[in-house]
Amino acid sequence: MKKVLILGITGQIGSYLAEILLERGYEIHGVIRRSSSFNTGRLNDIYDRIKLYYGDITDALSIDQIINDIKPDYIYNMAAMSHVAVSYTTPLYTTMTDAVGPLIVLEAMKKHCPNSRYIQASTSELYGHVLETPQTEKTHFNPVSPYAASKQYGFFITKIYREAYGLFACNSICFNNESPRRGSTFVTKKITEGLVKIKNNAQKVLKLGNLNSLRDWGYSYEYSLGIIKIIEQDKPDDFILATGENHSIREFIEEAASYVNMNIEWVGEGLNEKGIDKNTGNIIIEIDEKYFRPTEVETLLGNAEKAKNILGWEPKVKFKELVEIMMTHEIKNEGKSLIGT
Ligand code: F7E
Repeated sequence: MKKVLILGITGQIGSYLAEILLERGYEIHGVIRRSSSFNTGRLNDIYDRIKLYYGDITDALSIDQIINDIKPDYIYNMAAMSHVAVSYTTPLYTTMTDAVGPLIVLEAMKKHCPNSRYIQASTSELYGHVLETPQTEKTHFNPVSPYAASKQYGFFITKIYREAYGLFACNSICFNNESPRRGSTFVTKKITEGLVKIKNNAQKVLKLGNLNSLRDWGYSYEYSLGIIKIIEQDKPDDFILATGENHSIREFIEEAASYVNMNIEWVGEGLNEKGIDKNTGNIIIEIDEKYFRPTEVETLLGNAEKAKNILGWEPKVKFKELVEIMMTHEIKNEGKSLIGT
């Protein structure tokens, strides 16, 4: 039985990977961080069939020990401080997790199991203030947040270990990917949960930041399938996973609102802008300065032709289907499916 080690197994993609790979007959090992609050909610359905170890990607001793003990065939590094806004207030922690972390894992793999395969969760945030649209694997990076700067190191150290030491090390450059398992502080989940709670009179308004940025949103489950394809192909390489469609936060709100019989009208400008439900006259969206970022990535749009041509990966779920999946889930759970951040 082939052994898989997933770092970041408690997260959105990590938990999908664990489920899919378990189903396919792999032996699943995962690293979890010690926390005083419960952090394995996304693994409830498979908890008894996987092996979890306490560790931390910033703790070289624990990672080295775990990799030496397991000697996995595949290492999926999905562990990160993944919140872009939070990275401005925790830049050193972000660097330790998102830049030094991959280095620690790659070093341990080089030392204990150089024939393993490694995949690094890279990100569309690398493109930052984009230098061309749509973005391809050849587009130059232009990161604008501590998160993206750290992920840039993670990207290149992976490529460097591939080229310098011949390791099977790849990058999945994932554009925004969402699902009912998304943490509640990311914008799609915040909107879907918030609108359902407002509809159920459990919340009055939803406070958000910049509504104008454009994101290429796909379905996290399908991106997990793409990540597996990248690590299982013959030759280590870097691939973009994206839908090739982008939409604004404002459009996401309007589309999601239609599932709870709300019809949004936008009035006012800037910090005074409000979203009013025309059906009730209630203000349901307000702008709060605290959700703006010091530097914003205004637009992202991915071209995933390389993944389509080489891996045969193509996402079926685009913007509308994604909103439908998330809203259907939220309505069923009354907006209470809080599974952490
Ligand atoms: O923000 C705007 C915000 O936090 C999306 C991570 O998975 O994808 C994610 O990064 C947009 C931004 O995701 C709020 O300013 C407005 O323009 O959902 P988000 P992100 O920053 O794009 C990439 C690919 C990653 O790699 C990251 O790890 O929405 N926005 N109002 C807001 N965002 C949040 N979070 N909260 C708001 O209230």
